[in-house]
Amino acid sequence: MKVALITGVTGQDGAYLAEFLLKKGYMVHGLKRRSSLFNTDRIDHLYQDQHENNVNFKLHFGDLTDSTNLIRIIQETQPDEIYNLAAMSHVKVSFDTPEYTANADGIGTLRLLEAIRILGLTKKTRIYQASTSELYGLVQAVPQSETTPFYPRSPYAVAKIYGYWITVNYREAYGMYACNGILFNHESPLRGETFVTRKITRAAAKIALGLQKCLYLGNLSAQRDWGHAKDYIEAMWLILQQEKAEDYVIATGVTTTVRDFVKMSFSELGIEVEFSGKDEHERGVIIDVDQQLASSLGLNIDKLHMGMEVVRVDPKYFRPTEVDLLLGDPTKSKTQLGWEPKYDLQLLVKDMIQSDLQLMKKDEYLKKGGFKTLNYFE
Ligand code: NDP
Ligand code: GDR
Repeated sequence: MKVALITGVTGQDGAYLAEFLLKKGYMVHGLKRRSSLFNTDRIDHLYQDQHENNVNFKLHFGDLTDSTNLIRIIQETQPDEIYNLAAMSHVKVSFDTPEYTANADGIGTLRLLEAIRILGLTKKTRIYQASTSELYGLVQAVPQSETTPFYPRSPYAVAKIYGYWITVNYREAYGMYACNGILFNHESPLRGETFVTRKITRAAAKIALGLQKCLYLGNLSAQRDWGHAKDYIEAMWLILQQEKAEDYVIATGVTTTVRDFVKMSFSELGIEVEFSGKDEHERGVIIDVDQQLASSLGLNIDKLHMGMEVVRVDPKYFRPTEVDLLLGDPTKSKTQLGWEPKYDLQLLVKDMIQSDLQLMKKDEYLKKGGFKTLNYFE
């Protein structure tokens, strides 16, 4: 039985990857941070009573900022594969917490690599580092491939560039099987609520149900290459199954503006939105409602009227330095890994909207019953 250790197991990718590896017959260990409330929502369906026999999913308290616990957990679990997914992963928040971000995302990667080396596991343990398209930052060339130069534009990206290079260095210096997956944005119904796609699909569902009036966003012109997290975690696994350790770009090869993602999300609910105005004065307004589709989805049509402003810009969401355009070239991963995504953007939007519509209906039902409902802090 192969043994895997996933840091960041409670996050979007960690949850999908844990499920994927368990299905493949792995013993899966996950690193979980201590928090004052349960933080296992995304993996609760994988829970196993630890007193039973044949337990193959186990969580360990730990943190990437604490090398002692990393060494201990790796010693105890003797993993064949480590997937380093843990990170302070929000680009905007990294401007508020730059030192912590450097510690967790940059030095955290070093701590893991060193733990493997200290424990004499360099020949046994393979390690995947969650690198990112944010490394490309200020556009040098498009589409971006494994050979495109980096120009990071946030404390997050600068921390991740350290993680990228220290992974390459440990591979070259100590012959470790250590790889970077340079993953472009990937989303899903499990995506954190403050990333732009999920913020949009949640708000579109609420607006369609008549529970919210308007969605406030930042830069609508940013372009991202969005894929589905389910496809991307499969690529992570493939990267660790090769003969030779290398770095790979994982992307769809299609880029879309935030503005168009908004339109596609509302359109999935039968609501057509048109944008007008410039910069912080730009507005998204309802211009048509497909009554038949809207009623079949159980929407509150009475609360949706033509000319209703459903999107406004709030400059507080602008970043001090922005990444304007990301568009990946996945040729290497397709030809060398045989990786092929199953979801395109339309399917991704559909999956997220359907899930959030159901979630918001459930929330409304709970609210009517006087029970605690969802959290809307950003
Ligand atoms: P999430 O933000 O959903 O998950 C991050 C995970 O890291 C959570 O489990 C979080 O724990 C954990 N974590 C944060 N800080 C620490 C720490 N100091 N010690 C231990 N654990 C910590 O991210 P995603 O799943 O979306 O992304 C996974 C990885 O891939 C991240 O490294 C991200 O930077 C990178 N990445 C993501 C892309 C994307 O589009 N999703 C694209 C490219 C790279 P908790 O649940 O307690 O907060
Ligand atoms: P990103 O994702 O920064 O690309 O990092 P995010 O969804 O936060 O932003 C994408 C783009 O949308 C613009 N934007 C907004 N973003 C947020 N969060 N909220 C808003 O209201 C808003 N309005 C417009 C942003 O300016 C940006 O241009 C994600 C993370 O998962 C990283 O961890 C990962 O490394 C990269 O993707 C690849």
